[in-house]
Amino acid sequence: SHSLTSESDESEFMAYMLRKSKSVNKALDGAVPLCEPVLKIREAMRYTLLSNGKRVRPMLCLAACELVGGHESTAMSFACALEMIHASSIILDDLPCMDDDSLRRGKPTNHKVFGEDSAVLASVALIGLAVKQTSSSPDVPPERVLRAVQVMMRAVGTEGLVAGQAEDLAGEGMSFEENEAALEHLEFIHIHKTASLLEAAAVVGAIMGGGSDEEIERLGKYARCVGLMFQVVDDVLDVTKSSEELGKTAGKDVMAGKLTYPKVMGVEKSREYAERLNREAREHLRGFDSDKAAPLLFLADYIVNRQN
Ligand code: GRG
Repeated sequence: SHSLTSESDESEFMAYMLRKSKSVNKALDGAVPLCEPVLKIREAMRYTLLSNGKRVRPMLCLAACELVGGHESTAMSFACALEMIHASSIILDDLPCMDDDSLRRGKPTNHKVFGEDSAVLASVALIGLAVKQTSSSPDVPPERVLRAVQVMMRAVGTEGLVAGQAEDLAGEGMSFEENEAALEHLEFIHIHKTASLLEAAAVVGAIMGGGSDEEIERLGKYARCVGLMFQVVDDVLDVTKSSEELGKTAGKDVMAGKLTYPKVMGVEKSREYAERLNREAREHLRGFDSDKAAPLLFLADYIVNRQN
């Protein structure tokens, strides 16, 4: 009745996203009860975990699981675990020793509210909880759960988020003589900081749902394209938004220091690149039933067409 098909329109897709994020939010809320001991750390965990993110990683995980024939409940513990890892990375990313941000999702950052000490502890606790979560996966063979945990945790460490962040920090203030070297640096950062967790989300969902190795691989490739595309679109929006808002061509100055796709290849080529990644993402889904793949096809279009 309320499942998406290839005939669905954008409003039905938005309703689908809303339904998914509601069930994820409910599960997340239950996962971190506000109680003693360490009430303050739990508050800090909840502050970032339950603030208004788009829940893209859980949605990818659940949609991939359903696409290969699993149920939402089959992958819910991993959907929550992925959002916990995402929240953990955001808390760390905003710290003074990293990006030093005071605002996130329109609210003061975690360390601004709870202090740096509590923010770091909340971040570590969220990773611990993420892994713990995964053992509540009823009716799924333990081999599958183990394989999914391995994939998920690989996306956190030196093959994933940590690698991307380290490269990002190392590149600060660096200048690149060759556009090719700049592009390589930029792709490394985004593949590790963004695409790796999105890829893991789809792969973990497909593993839990009982997908074949080929299905798992296709979904991983799809999500990797979507992750990279997300960043290309983000960079383009940064330039176009800032020049619009300032009513002049000040976009470049606003972005001073930070390497972006428009800086390396220009706005037009960046837009083309995003379109190409969207086509590539869709191609990886071609072997699937088009009605069942509808949520993921919509998600790719939604990301490439978003305006802010
Ligand atoms: C050990 C977990 C851990 C991380 C260490 C700090 C760090 C390394 C990595 C930083 C990872 C990071 C913050 C990457 C940026 C990813 C990104 C695209 C964030 C924005 O994602 P959205 O748009 O955000 O999905 P919302 O707010 O919607 O959830």
